[in-house]
Amino acid sequence: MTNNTSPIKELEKYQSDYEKRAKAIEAISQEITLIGVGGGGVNFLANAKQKLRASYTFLEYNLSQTPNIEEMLLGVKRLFLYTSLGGQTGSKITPLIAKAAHSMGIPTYVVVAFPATYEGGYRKNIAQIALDELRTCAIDHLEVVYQDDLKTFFGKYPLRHYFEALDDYILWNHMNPLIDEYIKEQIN
Ligand SMILES: Nc1nc2c(ncn2[C@@H]2O[C@H](COP(=O)(O)OP(=O)(O)OP(=O)(O)O)[C@@H](O)[C@H]2O)c(=O)[nH]1
Ligand SMILES: [Mg+2]
Repeated sequence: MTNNTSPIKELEKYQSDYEKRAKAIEAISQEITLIGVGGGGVNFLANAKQKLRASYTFLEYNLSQTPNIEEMLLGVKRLFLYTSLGGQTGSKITPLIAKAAHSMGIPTYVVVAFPATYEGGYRKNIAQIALDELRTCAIDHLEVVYQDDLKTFFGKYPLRHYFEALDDYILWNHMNPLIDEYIKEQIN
């Protein structure tokens, strides 16, 4: 046959490109670690774990499970961190993890939620100090979700459902797009 762009050949090429791409995505996915820090962070992570690719590694840091940070990061290749700022644990520990990751040469992408005004000035203040600290941590990317901005989305929910909705909102509008974007950059 003289025509080497036959539909069958084209299909084969398409399939093999597609397979290569899928394999590359899978290889990077296996090197991605998500860490949730503090109470809100752990709730976020539990939800993410149910809904994102199983090939990611999911780790948590909370009061009842406080691993040594450097040990926790051993072997981590690409890090995505989440915390809800405003409490003690996430606000204190997240900058420490980001700093340790930077000193270990791990690319680090961070999403944080900032507390809502109704939670009070005390929490906001803790959150702001932590956020300022995070901005000094040489993070590759920092994304802040202001809960005050979400009132019109789901501010009328009862609190428990509000946080479920928040976890989903942050997952699908912030964390997952950030990871997808990162993967795309890596395979292109
Ligand atoms: N994404 C998410 N955020 C939450 C949830 N519950 C509470 N939050 C937010 O998380 C902020 C910080 O609270 P915690 O996560 O309990 O704080 P912590 O880091 O565990 O610190 P301590 O409880 O003081 O040890 C709160 O001000 C809320 O805005 C949740 O289920 N999911
Ligand atoms: Mg807590």
